[in-house]
Amino acid sequence: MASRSDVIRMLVELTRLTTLEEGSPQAFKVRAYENAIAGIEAHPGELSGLTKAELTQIKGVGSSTAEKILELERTGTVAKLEMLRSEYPPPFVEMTKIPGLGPKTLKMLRAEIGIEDVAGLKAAAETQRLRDLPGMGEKSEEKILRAIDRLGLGGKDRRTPLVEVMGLATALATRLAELEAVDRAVPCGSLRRFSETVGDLDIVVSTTDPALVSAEVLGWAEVAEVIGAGATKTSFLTREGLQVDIRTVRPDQLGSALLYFTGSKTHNIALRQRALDRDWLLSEYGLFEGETVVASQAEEEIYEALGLGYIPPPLREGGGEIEAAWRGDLPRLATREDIRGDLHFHSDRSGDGRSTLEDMVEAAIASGYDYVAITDHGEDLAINGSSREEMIAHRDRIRQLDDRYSEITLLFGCELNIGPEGGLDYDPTFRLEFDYCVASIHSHFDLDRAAQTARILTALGDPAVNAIGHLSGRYVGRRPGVELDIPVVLEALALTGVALEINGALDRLDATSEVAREAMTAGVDFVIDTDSHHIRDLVRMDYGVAYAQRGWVTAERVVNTRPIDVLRSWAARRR
Ligand code: DGT
Ligand code: CA
Ligand code: CA
Ligand code: ZN
Repeated sequence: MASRSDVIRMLVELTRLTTLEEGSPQAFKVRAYENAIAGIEAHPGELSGLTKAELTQIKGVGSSTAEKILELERTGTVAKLEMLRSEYPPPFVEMTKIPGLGPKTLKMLRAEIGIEDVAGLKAAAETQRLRDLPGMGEKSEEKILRAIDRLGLGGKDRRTPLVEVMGLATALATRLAELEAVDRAVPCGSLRRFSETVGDLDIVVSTTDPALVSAEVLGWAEVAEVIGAGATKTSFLTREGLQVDIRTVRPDQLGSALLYFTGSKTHNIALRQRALDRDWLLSEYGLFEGETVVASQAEEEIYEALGLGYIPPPLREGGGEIEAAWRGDLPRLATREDIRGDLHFHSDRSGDGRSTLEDMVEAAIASGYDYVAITDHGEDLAINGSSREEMIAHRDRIRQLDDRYSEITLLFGCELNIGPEGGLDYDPTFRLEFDYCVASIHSHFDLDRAAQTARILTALGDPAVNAIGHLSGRYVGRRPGVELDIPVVLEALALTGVALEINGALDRLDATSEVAREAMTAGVDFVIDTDSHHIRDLVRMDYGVAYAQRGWVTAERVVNTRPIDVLRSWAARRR
Protein backbone atom coordinates (compact mmCIF):
# COMPACT_ATOMS: atom_id res chain seq x y z
CA MET A 1 0.00 0.00 0.00
CA ALA A 2 1.37 3.38 -0.97
CA SER A 3 1.59 5.98 1.80
CA ARG A 4 1.47 9.72 1.26
CA SER A 5 5.23 9.91 1.49
CA ASP A 6 5.61 7.10 -1.10
CA VAL A 7 3.41 9.10 -3.45
CA ILE A 8 5.33 12.31 -2.85
CA ARG A 9 8.65 10.54 -3.31
CA MET A 10 7.42 9.09 -6.61
CA LEU A 11 6.30 12.53 -7.82
CA VAL A 12 9.54 14.22 -6.75
CA GLU A 13 11.52 11.66 -8.73
CA LEU A 14 9.20 12.04 -11.72
CA THR A 15 9.70 15.81 -11.54
CA ARG A 16 13.47 15.45 -11.56
CA LEU A 17 13.62 12.92 -14.38
CA THR A 18 10.95 14.64 -16.47
CA THR A 19 12.98 17.86 -16.26
CA LEU A 20 15.78 15.94 -17.97
CA GLU A 21 13.44 14.30 -20.47
CA GLU A 22 11.73 17.55 -21.43
CA GLY A 23 14.91 19.61 -21.34
CA SER A 24 13.54 22.30 -19.03
CA PRO A 25 12.22 22.80 -15.49
CA GLN A 26 9.55 25.04 -17.04
CA ALA A 27 8.08 22.27 -19.18
CA PHE A 28 4.35 21.75 -18.83
CA LYS A 29 4.68 18.19 -17.48
CA VAL A 30 7.23 19.27 -14.88
CA ARG A 31 4.96 22.05 -13.65
CA ALA A 32 2.07 19.61 -13.50
CA TYR A 33 4.00 17.28 -11.17
CA GLU A 34 5.11 20.21 -9.01
CA ASN A 35 1.53 21.40 -8.68
CA ALA A 36 0.42 17.90 -7.74
CA ILE A 37 3.09 17.72 -5.03
CA ALA A 38 2.01 21.08 -3.61
CA GLY A 39 -1.65 20.01 -3.67
CA ILE A 40 -1.00 16.67 -1.98
CA GLU A 41 1.20 18.28 0.68
CA ALA A 42 -1.60 20.69 1.49
CA HIS A 43 -4.19 17.87 1.49
CA PRO A 44 -4.70 16.27 4.90
CA GLY A 45 -5.23 12.54 5.21
CA GLU A 46 -4.17 9.38 3.40
CA LEU A 47 -4.48 8.89 -0.35
CA SER A 48 -4.71 5.16 -0.17
CA GLY A 49 -8.13 3.84 -1.22
CA LEU A 50 -9.18 7.02 -3.03
CA THR A 51 -10.77 6.64 -6.46
CA LYS A 52 -9.55 8.46 -9.53
CA ALA A 53 -12.40 10.94 -9.25
CA GLU A 54 -11.51 11.60 -5.61
CA LEU A 55 -7.83 12.01 -6.40
CA THR A 56 -8.49 14.58 -9.12
CA GLN A 57 -10.51 16.56 -6.58
CA ILE A 58 -7.18 17.37 -4.87
CA LYS A 59 -5.88 20.72 -6.04
CA GLY A 60 -3.16 20.32 -8.69
CA VAL A 61 -3.79 16.61 -9.29
CA GLY A 62 -4.77 15.99 -12.90
CA SER A 63 -6.01 12.84 -14.54
CA SER A 64 -2.59 11.52 -15.58
CA THR A 65 -1.09 12.05 -12.11
CA ALA A 66 -4.11 10.38 -10.52
CA GLU A 67 -3.58 7.35 -12.74
CA LYS A 68 0.05 7.14 -11.66
CA ILE A 69 -0.94 7.26 -8.00
CA LEU A 70 -3.41 4.43 -8.60
CA GLU A 71 -0.77 2.46 -10.51
CA LEU A 72 1.69 2.87 -7.63
CA GLU A 73 -1.01 1.74 -5.23
CA ARG A 74 -1.89 -1.29 -7.38
CA THR A 75 1.52 -2.50 -8.53
CA GLY A 76 4.03 -0.85 -6.19
CA THR A 77 5.64 0.94 -9.10
CA VAL A 78 4.95 3.24 -12.06
CA ALA A 79 5.85 2.19 -15.61
CA LYS A 80 6.58 5.74 -16.74
CA LEU A 81 8.99 6.21 -13.83
CA GLU A 82 10.72 2.90 -14.56
CA MET A 83 11.16 4.00 -18.16
CA LEU A 84 12.67 7.33 -17.11
CA ARG A 85 14.93 5.60 -14.60
CA SER A 86 16.42 3.34 -17.22
CA GLU A 87 16.84 6.27 -19.60
CA TYR A 88 18.47 8.43 -16.90
CA PRO A 89 20.31 6.24 -14.35
CA PRO A 90 21.69 7.88 -11.16
CA PRO A 91 25.24 8.40 -12.52
CA PHE A 92 23.74 10.43 -15.38
CA VAL A 93 21.43 12.39 -13.07
CA GLU A 94 24.37 13.18 -10.80
CA MET A 95 25.86 15.39 -13.51
CA THR A 96 22.96 17.84 -13.03
CA LYS A 97 24.69 18.96 -9.82
CA ILE A 98 27.40 20.64 -11.88
CA PRO A 99 26.52 24.30 -12.33
CA GLY A 100 25.92 25.27 -15.94
CA LEU A 101 25.08 21.76 -17.11
CA GLY A 102 21.37 21.92 -17.83
CA PRO A 103 19.28 19.07 -19.24
CA LYS A 104 19.74 20.24 -22.83
CA THR A 105 23.54 20.31 -22.52
CA LEU A 106 23.63 16.91 -20.85
CA LYS A 107 21.58 15.36 -23.62
CA MET A 108 23.81 17.01 -26.20
CA LEU A 109 26.92 15.60 -24.47
CA ARG A 110 25.35 12.17 -24.44
CA ALA A 111 24.33 12.31 -28.10
CA GLU A 112 27.58 13.83 -29.39
CA ILE A 113 30.29 12.02 -27.42
CA GLY A 114 28.48 9.46 -25.29
CA ILE A 115 28.94 11.07 -21.85
CA GLU A 116 27.06 8.99 -19.24
CA ASP A 117 28.59 9.98 -15.89
CA VAL A 118 30.91 12.36 -14.03
CA ALA A 119 33.97 10.21 -14.68
CA GLY A 120 33.34 10.31 -18.44
CA LEU A 121 32.72 14.03 -18.33
CA LYS A 122 35.90 14.64 -16.40
CA ALA A 123 37.95 12.59 -18.84
CA ALA A 124 36.43 14.45 -21.79
CA ALA A 125 37.19 17.83 -20.23
CA GLU A 126 40.76 16.80 -19.40
CA THR A 127 41.42 15.63 -22.94
CA GLN A 128 39.88 18.81 -24.36
CA ARG A 129 37.05 17.04 -26.17
CA LEU A 130 34.37 19.42 -24.93
CA ARG A 131 35.60 22.71 -26.31
CA ASP A 132 34.49 22.10 -29.91
CA LEU A 133 30.95 21.06 -29.03
CA PRO A 134 28.05 23.47 -29.55
CA GLY A 135 27.89 26.15 -26.83
CA MET A 136 31.12 24.94 -25.19
CA GLY A 137 34.63 26.37 -25.04
CA GLU A 138 37.94 26.19 -23.19
CA LYS A 139 36.37 28.13 -20.34
CA SER A 140 33.58 25.54 -19.99
CA GLU A 141 36.11 22.75 -19.68
CA GLU A 142 37.90 24.61 -16.89
CA LYS A 143 34.66 25.42 -15.10
CA ILE A 144 33.44 21.82 -15.28
CA LEU A 145 36.71 20.43 -13.92
CA ARG A 146 36.76 22.97 -11.11
CA ALA A 147 33.15 22.16 -10.18
CA ILE A 148 33.76 18.39 -10.15
CA ASP A 149 36.71 18.91 -7.87
CA ARG A 150 34.95 21.38 -5.58
CA LEU A 151 31.81 19.25 -5.27
CA GLY A 152 33.92 16.21 -4.40
CA LEU A 153 32.33 14.23 -7.23
CA GLY A 154 35.65 13.06 -8.62
CA GLY A 155 37.30 10.68 -6.21
CA LYS A 156 36.63 7.35 -4.55
CA ASP A 157 35.88 8.88 -1.17
CA ARG A 158 33.00 11.04 -2.29
CA ARG A 159 30.53 12.02 0.38
CA THR A 160 26.81 12.68 0.35
CA PRO A 161 25.41 15.95 1.75
CA LEU A 162 23.45 15.44 4.96
CA VAL A 163 20.44 17.06 3.31
CA GLU A 164 20.22 14.14 0.86
CA VAL A 165 20.40 11.52 3.61
CA MET A 166 18.39 12.82 6.56
CA GLY A 167 14.94 12.05 5.13
CA LEU A 168 15.95 8.53 4.15
CA ALA A 169 17.61 7.88 7.52
CA THR A 170 14.52 8.98 9.42
CA ALA A 171 12.17 7.00 7.18
CA LEU A 172 14.19 3.76 7.43
CA ALA A 173 14.67 4.04 11.19
CA THR A 174 10.95 4.70 11.68
CA ARG A 175 10.05 1.72 9.53
CA LEU A 176 12.38 -0.55 11.51
CA ALA A 177 11.19 0.74 14.87
CA GLU A 178 7.63 -0.20 13.92
CA LEU A 179 8.54 -3.89 13.66
CA GLU A 180 7.22 -5.99 16.52
CA ALA A 181 10.59 -7.55 17.39
CA VAL A 182 12.44 -4.22 17.32
CA ASP A 183 13.04 -2.12 20.39
CA ARG A 184 14.77 0.88 18.88
CA ALA A 185 16.35 1.88 15.57
CA VAL A 186 18.81 4.78 15.65
CA PRO A 187 20.76 6.37 12.79
CA CYS A 188 24.37 6.60 14.04
CA GLY A 189 27.75 7.39 12.48
CA SER A 190 28.57 10.80 11.09
CA LEU A 191 24.86 11.56 10.64
CA ARG A 192 24.23 11.36 14.39
CA ARG A 193 27.27 13.56 14.98
CA PHE A 194 25.68 15.98 12.54
CA SER A 195 28.52 16.11 10.09
CA GLU A 196 27.40 18.11 7.04
CA THR A 197 28.28 15.24 4.71
CA VAL A 198 28.24 11.49 5.28
CA GLY A 199 30.30 8.69 3.76
CA ASP A 200 27.63 6.10 4.46
CA LEU A 201 24.57 5.66 6.63
CA ASP A 202 24.77 3.48 9.76
CA ILE A 203 21.59 2.39 11.53
CA VAL A 204 21.73 0.45 14.80
CA VAL A 205 18.72 -1.71 15.60
CA SER A 206 18.10 -3.37 18.96
CA THR A 207 16.10 -6.53 18.46
CA THR A 208 15.46 -10.04 19.68
CA ASP A 209 15.07 -11.25 16.10
CA PRO A 210 17.98 -10.20 13.84
CA ALA A 211 16.95 -12.57 11.04
CA LEU A 212 13.59 -10.90 10.75
CA VAL A 213 15.21 -7.47 10.52
CA SER A 214 17.53 -8.66 7.78
CA ALA A 215 14.66 -10.18 5.79
CA GLU A 216 12.68 -6.97 6.15
CA VAL A 217 15.60 -4.84 4.94
CA LEU A 218 16.23 -7.02 1.91
CA GLY A 219 12.62 -6.50 0.84
CA TRP A 220 12.83 -2.70 0.75
CA ALA A 221 12.29 -0.74 -2.46
CA GLU A 222 15.38 1.36 -1.56
CA VAL A 223 17.71 -1.62 -2.02
CA ALA A 224 19.33 -1.29 -5.46
CA GLU A 225 22.19 -3.69 -4.75
CA VAL A 226 22.89 -5.95 -1.78
CA ILE A 227 26.46 -5.66 -0.52
CA GLY A 228 26.21 -8.16 2.30
CA ALA A 229 23.71 -9.92 4.53
CA GLY A 230 25.20 -11.53 7.62
CA ALA A 231 24.00 -12.46 11.08
CA THR A 232 24.26 -8.94 12.52
CA LYS A 233 24.80 -6.67 9.54
CA THR A 234 22.91 -6.07 6.31
CA SER A 235 24.43 -3.62 3.82
CA PHE A 236 23.06 -2.30 0.59
CA LEU A 237 23.43 0.48 -1.95
CA THR A 238 20.60 2.83 -2.87
CA ARG A 239 19.96 3.85 -6.48
CA GLU A 240 21.91 7.02 -5.77
CA GLY A 241 24.91 4.93 -4.72
CA LEU A 242 24.66 5.61 -0.99
CA GLN A 243 25.73 2.70 1.22
CA VAL A 244 23.45 1.83 4.11
CA ASP A 245 24.66 -0.45 6.93
CA ILE A 246 21.95 -1.86 9.19
CA ARG A 247 23.38 -3.46 12.34
CA THR A 248 21.37 -5.52 14.81
CA VAL A 249 22.29 -5.78 18.49
CA ARG A 250 20.74 -7.32 21.60
CA PRO A 251 18.59 -4.84 23.51
CA ASP A 252 20.87 -5.03 26.57
CA GLN A 253 23.85 -4.04 24.37
CA LEU A 254 22.23 -1.03 22.73
CA GLY A 255 24.25 1.57 24.64
CA SER A 256 27.64 0.16 23.74
CA ALA A 257 26.55 -0.35 20.12
CA LEU A 258 25.27 3.23 19.83
CA LEU A 259 28.49 4.49 21.32
CA TYR A 260 30.67 2.41 19.02
CA PHE A 261 28.80 3.05 15.78
CA THR A 262 28.30 6.76 16.43
CA GLY A 263 32.05 7.26 16.65
CA SER A 264 33.92 9.20 15.72
CA LYS A 265 36.74 6.76 15.40
CA THR A 266 39.03 9.20 17.23
CA HIS A 267 36.52 9.52 20.06
CA ASN A 268 36.16 5.72 20.28
CA ILE A 269 39.89 5.15 20.42
CA ALA A 270 40.28 7.65 23.25
CA LEU A 271 37.40 6.05 25.18
CA ARG A 272 38.85 2.58 24.69
CA GLN A 273 42.17 3.87 26.01
CA ARG A 274 40.46 5.18 29.16
CA ALA A 275 38.91 1.75 29.63
CA LEU A 276 42.28 0.04 29.17
CA ASP A 277 43.78 2.34 31.81
CA ARG A 278 41.38 0.68 34.26
CA ASP A 279 42.08 -2.80 32.91
CA TRP A 280 38.68 -2.85 31.27
CA LEU A 281 37.75 -3.55 27.66
CA LEU A 282 35.32 -1.44 25.65
CA SER A 283 33.73 -2.82 22.49
CA GLU A 284 30.44 -2.58 20.63
CA TYR A 285 29.17 -5.32 22.99
CA GLY A 286 29.85 -3.54 26.24
CA LEU A 287 32.35 -2.32 28.80
CA PHE A 288 33.91 -5.42 30.41
CA GLU A 289 36.06 -6.28 33.40
CA GLY A 290 37.21 -9.74 32.39
CA GLU A 291 33.96 -11.61 31.72
CA THR A 292 31.85 -9.25 33.79
CA VAL A 293 29.80 -6.53 32.15
CA VAL A 294 30.45 -3.16 33.77
CA ALA A 295 27.98 -1.33 31.52
CA SER A 296 26.35 -1.86 28.12
CA GLN A 297 22.68 -0.88 28.26
CA ALA A 298 22.90 2.88 27.87
CA GLU A 299 25.56 5.29 26.62
CA GLU A 300 25.22 7.35 29.82
CA GLU A 301 26.17 4.34 31.97
CA ILE A 302 29.30 3.71 29.97
CA TYR A 303 30.45 7.31 30.16
CA GLU A 304 29.70 7.32 33.86
CA ALA A 305 31.65 4.12 34.50
CA LEU A 306 34.60 5.75 32.77
CA GLY A 307 34.31 8.78 35.04
CA LEU A 308 32.85 11.01 32.36
CA GLY A 309 29.67 13.03 31.98
CA TYR A 310 27.42 12.28 29.00
CA ILE A 311 28.95 13.63 25.81
CA PRO A 312 26.35 14.61 23.17
CA PRO A 313 27.04 13.07 19.73
CA PRO A 314 27.86 16.34 17.92
CA LEU A 315 30.82 16.82 20.29
CA ARG A 316 32.31 13.39 19.66
CA GLU A 317 34.96 14.45 17.20
CA GLY A 318 38.07 14.16 19.33
CA GLY A 319 38.23 17.91 19.77
CA GLY A 320 38.91 17.93 23.50
CA GLU A 321 35.47 16.68 24.58
CA ILE A 322 36.77 13.76 26.62
CA GLU A 323 39.21 15.94 28.55
CA ALA A 324 36.44 18.46 29.21
CA ALA A 325 34.08 15.71 30.39
CA TRP A 326 36.82 14.37 32.68
CA ARG A 327 37.39 17.79 34.21
CA GLY A 328 33.63 18.14 34.57
CA ASP A 329 33.46 21.28 32.50
CA LEU A 330 31.63 20.24 29.37
CA PRO A 331 29.89 23.33 28.00
CA ARG A 332 26.19 23.86 28.81
CA LEU A 333 25.23 23.42 25.17
CA ALA A 334 22.17 25.04 23.63
CA THR A 335 19.29 22.53 23.33
CA ARG A 336 16.00 22.67 21.48
CA GLU A 337 14.21 23.26 24.80
CA ASP A 338 16.23 26.44 25.35
CA ILE A 339 14.99 28.04 22.13
CA ARG A 340 12.17 30.53 22.66
CA GLY A 341 11.65 31.82 19.16
CA ASP A 342 12.69 31.83 15.53
CA LEU A 343 14.32 34.92 14.07
CA HIS A 344 14.67 34.03 10.39
CA PHE A 345 11.27 33.30 9.04
CA HIS A 346 9.63 34.06 5.67
CA SER A 347 6.01 34.30 4.61
CA ASP A 348 4.70 34.35 1.06
CA ARG A 349 5.40 38.10 1.13
CA SER A 350 8.81 36.87 -0.09
CA GLY A 351 8.76 35.72 -3.72
CA ASP A 352 10.27 32.41 -2.62
CA GLY A 353 8.03 32.08 0.47
CA ARG A 354 5.56 29.20 0.18
CA SER A 355 3.16 29.56 3.14
CA THR A 356 0.92 32.45 4.14
CA LEU A 357 1.75 34.73 7.05
CA GLU A 358 -1.17 33.29 9.04
CA ASP A 359 -0.05 29.70 8.44
CA MET A 360 3.54 30.51 9.36
CA VAL A 361 2.49 32.25 12.56
CA GLU A 362 0.21 29.37 13.54
CA ALA A 363 3.03 26.92 12.90
CA ALA A 364 5.28 29.01 15.16
CA ILE A 365 2.63 28.93 17.89
CA ALA A 366 2.30 25.16 17.46
CA SER A 367 6.07 24.91 18.00
CA GLY A 368 5.61 26.57 21.37
CA TYR A 369 7.54 29.72 20.56
CA ASP A 370 7.17 32.90 22.60
CA TYR A 371 8.18 35.07 19.68
CA VAL A 372 9.04 35.02 16.02
CA ALA A 373 10.55 37.65 13.71
CA ILE A 374 8.97 37.71 10.26
CA THR A 375 11.99 38.45 8.05
CA ASP A 376 10.82 38.66 4.46
CA HIS A 377 13.36 39.67 1.85
CA GLY A 378 14.30 43.34 1.37
CA GLU A 379 13.73 45.13 -1.93
CA ASP A 380 17.17 44.49 -3.44
CA LEU A 381 16.50 40.79 -3.88
CA ALA A 382 14.71 41.36 -7.22
CA ILE A 383 11.57 39.28 -7.57
CA ASN A 384 11.83 37.77 -4.10
CA GLY A 385 12.02 41.13 -2.33
CA SER A 386 9.40 43.67 -1.18
CA SER A 387 9.22 47.39 -1.90
CA ARG A 388 9.01 49.89 0.91
CA GLU A 389 5.25 50.30 0.36
CA GLU A 390 4.73 46.55 0.39
CA MET A 391 6.72 46.30 3.61
CA ILE A 392 4.64 48.99 5.29
CA ALA A 393 1.42 47.16 4.40
CA HIS A 394 3.03 43.94 5.56
CA ARG A 395 3.91 45.55 8.88
CA ASP A 396 0.24 46.45 9.42
CA ARG A 397 -0.78 42.83 8.86
CA ILE A 398 1.93 41.64 11.24
CA ARG A 399 0.79 44.09 13.94
CA GLN A 400 -2.83 42.99 13.50
CA LEU A 401 -1.90 39.33 13.82
CA ASP A 402 0.23 40.17 16.83
CA ASP A 403 -2.87 41.63 18.48
CA ARG A 404 -4.95 38.63 17.53
CA TYR A 405 -2.58 36.05 19.02
CA SER A 406 -1.81 36.73 22.65
CA GLU A 407 0.35 33.60 22.99
CA ILE A 408 3.12 34.87 20.71
CA THR A 409 4.94 38.13 20.02
CA LEU A 410 5.49 38.94 16.36
CA LEU A 411 8.45 41.08 15.43
CA PHE A 412 8.38 43.04 12.19
CA GLY A 413 11.63 42.03 10.60
CA CYS A 414 13.55 41.89 7.36
CA GLU A 415 16.23 39.82 5.70
CA LEU A 416 18.41 42.56 4.32
CA ASN A 417 20.49 41.80 1.31
CA ILE A 418 24.20 42.60 1.58
CA GLY A 419 25.34 44.25 -1.67
CA PRO A 420 28.79 43.80 -3.23
CA GLU A 421 30.17 46.71 -1.20
CA GLY A 422 28.19 46.07 1.96
CA GLY A 423 25.23 48.29 1.07
CA LEU A 424 21.79 47.26 2.36
CA ASP A 425 18.19 47.60 1.17
CA TYR A 426 16.04 50.74 1.61
CA ASP A 427 17.54 53.80 3.32
CA PRO A 428 19.12 53.99 6.78
CA THR A 429 16.05 55.59 8.38
CA PHE A 430 13.57 53.11 6.96
CA ARG A 431 15.76 50.19 8.02
CA LEU A 432 15.48 51.36 11.61
CA GLU A 433 11.71 50.87 11.45
CA PHE A 434 12.15 47.12 11.60
CA ASP A 435 12.14 45.48 15.03
CA TYR A 436 14.79 43.01 13.90
CA CYS A 437 17.00 42.50 10.84
CA VAL A 438 19.18 39.67 9.64
CA ALA A 439 21.56 40.66 6.84
CA SER A 440 22.78 38.07 4.35
CA ILE A 441 24.77 37.63 1.17
CA HIS A 442 22.76 36.36 -1.81
CA SER A 443 24.98 37.36 -4.73
CA HIS A 444 28.54 38.20 -5.87
CA PHE A 445 30.06 34.98 -4.56
CA ASP A 446 33.18 35.38 -6.69
CA LEU A 447 34.67 38.48 -5.04
CA ASP A 448 38.04 37.98 -3.38
CA ARG A 449 38.59 37.49 0.31
CA ALA A 450 39.42 41.11 1.10
CA ALA A 451 36.33 42.37 -0.73
CA GLN A 452 34.04 39.80 0.92
CA THR A 453 35.41 40.62 4.36
CA ALA A 454 35.01 44.37 3.80
CA ARG A 455 31.46 43.80 2.62
CA ILE A 456 30.48 41.94 5.77
CA LEU A 457 32.19 44.50 8.02
CA THR A 458 30.34 47.37 6.36
CA ALA A 459 27.01 45.58 6.68
CA LEU A 460 27.39 44.69 10.34
CA GLY A 461 28.32 48.28 11.11
CA ASP A 462 24.80 49.35 10.20
CA PRO A 463 22.74 49.94 13.37
CA ALA A 464 19.69 48.14 11.91
CA VAL A 465 21.59 44.86 11.58
CA ASN A 466 21.07 42.37 14.42
CA ALA A 467 22.56 39.25 12.86
CA ILE A 468 24.55 38.08 9.85
CA GLY A 469 22.65 35.31 8.04
CA HIS A 470 24.28 32.19 6.54
CA LEU A 471 27.75 33.71 6.79
CA SER A 472 29.52 31.97 3.91
CA GLY A 473 26.54 31.45 1.61
CA ARG A 474 27.62 27.88 0.91
CA TYR A 475 25.31 25.12 -0.27
CA VAL A 476 26.78 21.85 1.01
CA GLY A 477 27.92 19.78 -1.97
CA ARG A 478 26.81 22.41 -4.48
CA ARG A 479 28.47 25.76 -3.85
CA PRO A 480 31.50 26.56 -1.72
CA GLY A 481 31.12 29.51 0.61
CA VAL A 482 32.67 32.91 0.02
CA GLU A 483 36.18 33.40 1.34
CA LEU A 484 36.41 35.53 4.45
CA ASP A 485 39.03 36.68 6.90
CA ILE A 486 37.27 34.86 9.71
CA PRO A 487 39.24 36.22 12.73
CA VAL A 488 38.58 39.79 11.56
CA VAL A 489 34.87 39.14 11.02
CA LEU A 490 34.52 37.46 14.42
CA GLU A 491 36.28 40.29 16.18
CA ALA A 492 33.88 42.78 14.58
CA LEU A 493 30.88 40.68 15.55
CA ALA A 494 32.06 40.48 19.14
CA LEU A 495 32.71 44.20 19.24
CA THR A 496 29.33 45.24 17.82
CA GLY A 497 27.28 42.51 19.48
CA VAL A 498 25.83 41.49 16.11
CA ALA A 499 24.87 37.83 16.29
CA LEU A 500 26.28 35.09 14.09
CA GLU A 501 23.52 32.97 12.58
CA ILE A 502 23.54 29.19 12.65
CA ASN A 503 21.12 28.48 9.81
CA GLY A 504 19.32 25.15 10.30
CA ALA A 505 18.63 24.47 6.61
CA LEU A 506 20.48 21.18 6.06
CA ASP A 507 22.03 22.31 2.81
CA ARG A 508 23.33 25.49 4.47
CA LEU A 509 24.37 24.73 8.09
CA ASP A 510 26.17 28.02 7.97
CA ALA A 511 28.20 29.48 9.72
CA THR A 512 30.14 26.21 9.81
CA SER A 513 30.76 24.42 13.10
CA GLU A 514 34.47 25.23 12.87
CA VAL A 515 33.71 28.94 12.58
CA ALA A 516 31.13 28.68 15.37
CA ARG A 517 33.71 27.19 17.71
CA GLU A 518 36.16 29.99 16.93
CA ALA A 519 33.33 32.47 17.46
CA MET A 520 32.66 30.99 20.91
CA THR A 521 36.26 31.74 21.83
CA ALA A 522 36.05 35.22 20.31
CA GLY A 523 33.05 36.07 22.50
CA VAL A 524 30.47 36.28 19.69
CA ASP A 525 26.71 35.89 20.29
CA PHE A 526 24.63 33.52 18.17
CA VAL A 527 21.16 33.13 16.78
CA ILE A 528 19.97 29.64 15.83
CA ASP A 529 17.16 29.84 13.29
CA THR A 530 15.45 28.06 10.41
CA ASP A 531 15.18 30.43 7.42
CA SER A 532 11.76 28.82 6.95
CA HIS A 533 9.98 29.44 3.66
CA HIS A 534 7.23 26.86 4.28
CA ILE A 535 5.54 25.49 7.39
CA ARG A 536 7.37 22.21 6.95
CA ASP A 537 10.72 24.01 7.39
CA LEU A 538 10.18 24.68 11.10
CA VAL A 539 11.72 21.26 11.88
CA ARG A 540 15.06 22.81 10.93
CA MET A 541 15.34 24.22 14.44
CA ASP A 542 16.33 20.72 15.62
CA TYR A 543 19.01 20.64 12.95
CA GLY A 544 20.30 24.12 13.72
CA VAL A 545 20.60 23.24 17.40
CA ALA A 546 22.43 19.97 16.71
CA TYR A 547 24.81 21.72 14.36
CA ALA A 548 25.42 24.55 16.86
CA GLN A 549 26.32 21.87 19.42
CA ARG A 550 28.94 20.63 16.99
CA GLY A 551 30.45 24.11 17.31
CA TRP A 552 30.30 23.90 21.14
CA VAL A 553 27.77 26.76 21.23
CA THR A 554 26.36 27.33 24.72
CA ALA A 555 22.75 28.27 25.53
CA GLU A 556 23.85 31.40 27.29
CA ARG A 557 25.37 32.80 24.06
CA VAL A 558 22.29 32.22 21.92
CA VAL A 559 20.12 35.33 21.76
CA ASN A 560 16.92 33.44 20.97
CA THR A 561 17.11 31.50 24.23
CA ARG A 562 16.39 34.80 26.00
CA PRO A 563 12.99 36.05 27.15
CA ILE A 564 11.20 38.43 24.80
CA ASP A 565 11.95 41.56 26.84
CA VAL A 566 15.65 40.84 26.91
CA LEU A 567 15.63 39.92 23.22
CA ARG A 568 13.72 43.07 22.32
CA SER A 569 16.04 45.44 24.13
CA TRP A 570 19.06 43.65 22.70
CA ALA A 571 17.59 44.00 19.19
CA ALA A 572 16.83 47.70 19.74
CA ARG A 573 20.05 48.74 21.44
CA ARG A 574 21.69 50.17 18.32
CA ARG A 575 18.48 51.52 16.80
P1 DGT B 1 31.42 8.47 7.42
O1 DGT B 1 30.56 7.30 7.17
O2 DGT B 1 32.68 8.46 6.63
O3 DGT B 1 30.71 9.76 7.24
O4 DGT B 1 31.90 8.48 8.94
P2 DGT B 1 31.43 7.56 10.14
O5 DGT B 1 31.95 8.19 11.37
O6 DGT B 1 29.98 7.28 10.06
O7 DGT B 1 32.30 6.25 9.94
P3 DGT B 1 31.92 4.77 9.51
O8 DGT B 1 30.64 4.69 8.79
O9 DGT B 1 33.13 4.25 8.80
O10 DGT B 1 31.81 3.99 10.87
C1 DGT B 1 30.79 4.25 11.78
C2 DGT B 1 31.35 4.31 13.16
O11 DGT B 1 31.89 3.03 13.52
C3 DGT B 1 32.50 5.26 13.31
O12 DGT B 1 32.08 6.57 13.55
C4 DGT B 1 33.22 4.69 14.49
C5 DGT B 1 33.04 3.22 14.34
N1 DGT B 1 34.22 2.63 13.72
C6 DGT B 1 34.38 2.29 12.45
N2 DGT B 1 35.61 1.77 12.25
C7 DGT B 1 36.23 1.82 13.44
C8 DGT B 1 37.54 1.43 13.91
O13 DGT B 1 38.37 0.95 13.16
N3 DGT B 1 37.82 1.64 15.21
C9 DGT B 1 36.91 2.19 16.05
N4 DGT B 1 37.25 2.36 17.32
N5 DGT B 1 35.70 2.56 15.67
C10 DGT B 1 35.35 2.38 14.37
CA1 CA C 1 28.89 6.28 8.31
CA1 CA D 1 29.26 2.75 7.93
ZN1 ZN E 1 16.06 33.89 4.47
